[in-house]
Amino acid sequence: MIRTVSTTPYTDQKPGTSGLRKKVKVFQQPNYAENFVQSVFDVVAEKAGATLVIGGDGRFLNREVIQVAIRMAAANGFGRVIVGRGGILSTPAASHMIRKRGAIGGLVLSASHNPGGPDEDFGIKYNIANGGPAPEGVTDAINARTLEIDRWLTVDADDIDLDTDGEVMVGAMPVEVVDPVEDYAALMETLFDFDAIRAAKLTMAFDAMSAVTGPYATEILERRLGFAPGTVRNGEPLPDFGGHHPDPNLVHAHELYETMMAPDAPNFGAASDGDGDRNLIIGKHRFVTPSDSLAMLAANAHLAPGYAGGLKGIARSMPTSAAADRVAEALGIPAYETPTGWKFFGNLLDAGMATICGEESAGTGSDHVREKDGLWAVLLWLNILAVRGESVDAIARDHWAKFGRNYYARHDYEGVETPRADALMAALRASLATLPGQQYNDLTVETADEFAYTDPTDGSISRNQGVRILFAGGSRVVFRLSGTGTTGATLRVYLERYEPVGGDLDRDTGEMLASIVAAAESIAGIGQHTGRNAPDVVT
Ligand code: VG1
Ligand code: CO
Repeated sequence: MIRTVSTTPYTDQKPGTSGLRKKVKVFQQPNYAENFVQSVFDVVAEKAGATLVIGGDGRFLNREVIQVAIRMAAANGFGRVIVGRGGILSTPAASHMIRKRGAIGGLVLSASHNPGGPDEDFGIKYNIANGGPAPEGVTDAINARTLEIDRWLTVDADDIDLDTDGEVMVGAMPVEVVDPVEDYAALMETLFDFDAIRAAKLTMAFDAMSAVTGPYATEILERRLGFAPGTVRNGEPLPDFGGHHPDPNLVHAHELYETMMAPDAPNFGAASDGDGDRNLIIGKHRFVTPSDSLAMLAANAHLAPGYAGGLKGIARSMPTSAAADRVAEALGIPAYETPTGWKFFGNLLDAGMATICGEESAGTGSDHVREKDGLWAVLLWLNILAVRGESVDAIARDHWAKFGRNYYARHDYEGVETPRADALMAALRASLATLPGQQYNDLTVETADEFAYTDPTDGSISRNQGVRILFAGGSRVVFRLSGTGTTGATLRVYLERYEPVGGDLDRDTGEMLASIVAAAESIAGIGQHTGRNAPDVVT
């Protein structure tokens, strides 16, 4: 029954910040997806008889790769596969499913915030038994395996019906097709006060960006919380996301932004990304940066039942603003600074060292799963709004008055020729020692280094995680290259300026960051290296 198919390695299957992401056409090469899936299975030591969760964000190729992966799982000796109906599982729902069902891990088929469709992106990510993204040790082992693979295993079986709940056999292995929303929605009901949210009679707009959160948001927001029909926009997951770029930022979710800035805006606006792990938060007439959202959620989390006992710690990725650190300090709990990517939070969450984590890229989450979770952040905000009875704008102003304000923006230069981006980073690294003490208008460089992280739970070290230039007074600029793109290189420039309590707390972000933008240009020579005089995306 088990068939061995011989193959040869591809040399470009190194997972990035969040799994393997490539153009669909790359995945359509013979054996390409199979090689990667088999490499994953080859490094999962105790797969015999174990349960594997499979689901994806519904993008082009999702169903095809799921059918292939199910047959391969059967051939590789897994005991059971659980798959979301329609091939759908948001990333946080997959994380919860792995934990709830005691699975050994899961395949999450998504390229997250990257566009989908025949000419766009696809991706495969492996999550481990704690429900979180495979840590670097595991992704390195998978990559090593992709470079020597010479066969993959499958069984001869028909495609299963992905659209009907229930159990079918594939070879000797049962496959269970389950409701992708039910368990996740039930988990949310344990964390948040749905009655209080319902009673607050708030109005909201949620943009699912034709991606995976549509069914989740419709069930939770409209059916269980009673928000008006139509609250969820673009609620049907489409293989090409309706041609949109499912990245919830001010550029790609500009319609939501316009709704929220209109005179008759609802109380609360939010959007999520391709696979449902990101969130964009916009209150009526008030955009909240993801870094601020993390800080405000942490400061108010005790108002929701799931966090009434307080937080153990707060973790943020290095490029995320230090706003959350000030909250941790006020709460008397530890603050952790990790490299970019959710895989670095898993150990802190498992060890009970952190309860809430976040990234500047619109990712926030907690120890309820081991992934960032877009709808979780939306529900925590709603719970806070319901309890405080104040607007997002009022809560933000109150927060800044107490903690000061970290003005923040990220400038992305996309599709830069890789050698040029590498040259920029190399020159920057070479100049680090000469930067301390240098003046750029009103800014003086205090320290300049390349971020390295030592995991406090297992001592593993991750180097080369971004160049950071810290100025006197708490302002800084961070440079790093994206690890999720599929075309050329994306340079990310993270800009932050701290304005203390009693300072200028109500100014325009662009104005407040202008001198740091100028310093970033002088320090890194962005124009000269990339040939660009402005970023493609400002968030
Ligand atoms: C980006 C973000 C990072 C996030 C990652 C995955 O990575 O910066 O914060 O964890 O995407 O998010 P990079 O290497 O491109 O900067 V998701 O929602 O695309 O899984
Ligand atoms: Co995502």
